[in-house]
Amino acid sequence: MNESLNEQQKANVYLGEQVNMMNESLNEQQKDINRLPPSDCKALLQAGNVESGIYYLLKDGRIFKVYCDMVTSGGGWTVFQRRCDGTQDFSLGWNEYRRGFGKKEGEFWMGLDDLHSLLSNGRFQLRIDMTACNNQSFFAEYRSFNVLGSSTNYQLQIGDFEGSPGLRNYMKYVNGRPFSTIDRDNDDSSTTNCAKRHGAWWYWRCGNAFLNGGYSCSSPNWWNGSGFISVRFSEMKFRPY
Ligand SMILES: [Ca+2]
Repeated sequence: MNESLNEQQKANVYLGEQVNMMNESLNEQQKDINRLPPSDCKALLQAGNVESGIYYLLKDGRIFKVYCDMVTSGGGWTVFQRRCDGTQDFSLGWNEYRRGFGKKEGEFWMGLDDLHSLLSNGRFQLRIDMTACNNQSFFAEYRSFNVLGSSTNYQLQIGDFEGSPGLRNYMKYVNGRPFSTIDRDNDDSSTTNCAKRHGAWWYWRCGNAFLNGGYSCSSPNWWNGSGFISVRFSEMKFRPY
């Protein structure tokens, strides 16, 4: 009788150990699930990542290396364009603008395919930060933002505008327009390719706001009503709302 009880106790201890091991294994797995990267910088910020820098996002089974701005206007922005020192050539063709180029820590363009993927299945807002050559800073925000897929030539969709005093909403004219590059004229001007004049951008006519043109304090970037602002710094970014 005693022997059989001992055997039973041993078996119970063994089972208990098995259950503990299974729980530990499940806990580890749960931690791994929690470690999976989120699909945008705002979720990373909400998870306690308060420093701007390089992060990895996961969306639709793909990993994206991105730069997150965790500071500006509440943070949580995924940056898709930056000009800051003129070291990266932005006078590039359709395939480069589709795939993306440059270094995420410095000057870069994310690439229209990745931008379209990260903007799919959600509601996003657009923010553009600029510092003019006279050191004045401006911002433009659009309440909604989307870039459609390659079959539309990456048509831009933007909503209501809010910006720095004096900065006019000149991107409204390119709402619904496809993207153009030096080697792909999708603009509405029959006499010229606006991208050759002002850089790769969404164009209707050649317009009043464009941030991928020549990097120089004599290059126009944004018309402010009395003259063009030339910028020495620009960042374009989005976050969900
Ligand atoms: Ca044209």
